[in-house]
Amino acid sequence: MSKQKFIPYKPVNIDATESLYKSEIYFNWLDKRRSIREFSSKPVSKEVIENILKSASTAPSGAHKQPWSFCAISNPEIKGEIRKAAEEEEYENYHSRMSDVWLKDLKPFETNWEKPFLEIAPWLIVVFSRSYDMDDLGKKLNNYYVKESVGLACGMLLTAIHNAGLCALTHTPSPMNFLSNILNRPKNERPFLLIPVGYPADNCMVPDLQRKPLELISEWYE
Ligand code: IYR
Repeated sequence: MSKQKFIPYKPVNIDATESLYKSEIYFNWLDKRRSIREFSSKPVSKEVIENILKSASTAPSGAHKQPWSFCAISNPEIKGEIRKAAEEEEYENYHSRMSDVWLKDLKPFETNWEKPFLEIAPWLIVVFSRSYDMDDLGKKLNNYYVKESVGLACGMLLTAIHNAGLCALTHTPSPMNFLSNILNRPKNERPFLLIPVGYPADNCMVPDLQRKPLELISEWYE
């Protein structure tokens, strides 16, 4: 068994005052992130998307297996195919598969089965989780904590998108197998999230949501 090499960790040295300042600035900036459903077709360069994907792939993962693949799609025909397939599933969801309670919970968001943003946004990023990997001889290699790892990578992806001045929507048309077929993905990969990325449309509106205050999301044991 090969032995992992260790190297010195190079800390980002900041003092307590700067730490407090930076943590507050960061929260205020991150709090501005919103999911949007109205995108502009204004192009976004491939280089920006490359940096965003590299940022997402800095996420921690079980045994550092990095069990994710990101498909970045700007091709209009493929976006069209994805929109058509997503809308077919969503039509069924909204008309028969979703419960009345679910539909009621979604009412404030004014969503429906139509997904024009899948063609309008300049990029679609489809995140796949890899339940296992394959070596050169086709032997299965284990991955661990796959959902946790890919969830973390997606969180970092969304932050990187926000940092680049762009917006996203974490979209989960269900079921999502059509993405594996359209993108011709290998059988060890499962679609995890479909994320349109771009600039917001002029006059883009978002629901007036409030985030839970700290008291409701934390318990302290000091
Ligand atoms: N996937 C559907 C429905 C939907 C479900 C949830 I939970 C949302 O937060 C938003 C939408 C759609 O995208 O319309």
